[in-house]
Amino acid sequence: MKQNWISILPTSLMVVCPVMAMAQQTNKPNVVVIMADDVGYGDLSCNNDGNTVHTPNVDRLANSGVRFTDAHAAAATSTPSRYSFLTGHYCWRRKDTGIAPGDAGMIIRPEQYTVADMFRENGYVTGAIGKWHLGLGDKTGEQDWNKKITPNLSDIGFDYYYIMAATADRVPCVYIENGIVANYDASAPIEVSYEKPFQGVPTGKDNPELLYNLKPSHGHDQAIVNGISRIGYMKGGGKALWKDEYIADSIASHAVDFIKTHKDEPFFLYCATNDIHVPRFPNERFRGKSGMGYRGDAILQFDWTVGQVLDALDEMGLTDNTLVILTSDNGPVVDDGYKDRAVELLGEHRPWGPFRGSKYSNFEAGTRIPFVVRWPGKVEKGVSSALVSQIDFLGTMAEMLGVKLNSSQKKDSEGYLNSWLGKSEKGRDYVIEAAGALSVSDGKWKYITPNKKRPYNPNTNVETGNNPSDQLYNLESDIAEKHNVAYKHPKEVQRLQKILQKERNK
Ligand code: NG6
Ligand code: CA
Repeated sequence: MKQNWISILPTSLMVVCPVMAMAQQTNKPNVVVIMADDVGYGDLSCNNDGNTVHTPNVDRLANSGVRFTDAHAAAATSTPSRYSFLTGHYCWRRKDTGIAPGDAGMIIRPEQYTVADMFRENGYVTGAIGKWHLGLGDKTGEQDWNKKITPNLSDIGFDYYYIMAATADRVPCVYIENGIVANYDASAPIEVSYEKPFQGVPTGKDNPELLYNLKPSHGHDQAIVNGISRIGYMKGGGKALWKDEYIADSIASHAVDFIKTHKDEPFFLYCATNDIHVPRFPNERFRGKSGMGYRGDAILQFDWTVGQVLDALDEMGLTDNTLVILTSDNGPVVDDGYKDRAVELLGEHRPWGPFRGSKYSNFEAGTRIPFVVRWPGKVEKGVSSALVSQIDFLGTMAEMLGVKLNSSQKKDSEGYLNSWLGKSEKGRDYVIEAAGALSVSDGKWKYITPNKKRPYNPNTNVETGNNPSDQLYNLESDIAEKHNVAYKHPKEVQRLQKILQKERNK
């Protein structure tokens, strides 16, 4: 490789030469990730004809950036997907990256390298705001929520964080700001258990009359907070307890504050919305506005959050020097456990776009997610069909910063900067996705490994894509994965199996 002439100049020269410093600056844009929760490919108007849902702020981002049609998350649920996104390691290399309870210990351990570590080491201020779902503290179930919890996100690269420990449907229902419960209420000490209820504290199962905001359709019948029952038991919290109808406002305002506070230094912001995960209980401003009930209204609320972040960048004059990535952790689901009438009111809307399956599924909709990259002046605007994966976030940001990662740091993550900036239609040779099983796809052929798990979940109405036989789909001619052609193309099956084998042995 040719040596970049800038890199051989002494740094003292850069200090006295502002033009050169500027030139370097352009490789150090601010980076803002908007990580949606359970927003499907077809849930954004830029990804469909816009007749059923209208997301003008996302569209505004997409119109000035690159919108991808073949982008993938590493997994079809949140914890494993986000683990891979932030570390560049495939979640399936470890057994403990499944959907985490709210009292899980830190899944990314302090010694593991993260994309936040990389940004921090390279002079960025780093922040995480919103849904976390990757554990906190040392051991599962042993956190004292009334004290500072360690280890925490500052041990894996984040200078500032304001997070929900897990999801809105899991206790504890409080925000954690830099290790401490935000707005802590000493008169209501917090206790959390995923094993047994607290004596004298009502639960959704025993006290359904207390569920004045939302009732469960399946599961979610334990602790009651804000008239909604959840997963896990909880006691106390007092004024620190969140109100679901203000979660989006809280996340957006903290994200905007972070941007404004750090406008004069390079920053990396991981802004993970609670929308549109269950319980969907959007603010009054959005209720009834989509015509699709709370699920559709939560999409509008998500879009509003995007608008708040983009407006803050505009207002601070940061838009040109900020790379924004908008994506989702996994595919969509309609009934995910609450009676919010999402199924009844869906109408013609297709959250999964043209793909088969949904969240939790090995089929495409499980992991084929919305993906938009904007960096004004740096991206080739338009639509890209390059095969890209969130696993490459670390590697691609390293490439942008000119950082050389060692093989254990990046493990599965490679640099695809030209593809991510829309300059090359050539993406990855293949992507690997984890749901009930592992799949591998080269963009045309997709292979799903055989397994004996259930093919269908009647609660969520999800086709899981699990099957005891080999499955092979030709995505070019059969985007909806209707025809398993494994028996017709044994060579393709073997070729894809070999890729998986090679990756497993890495
Ligand atoms: C499931 C929950 C679902 C959701 C999911 C995780 C039940 C019945 N269902 O177990 O509601 O929370 O876990 O979603 O409890 S994720 O997007 O955070 O991965
Ligand atoms: Ca999710």
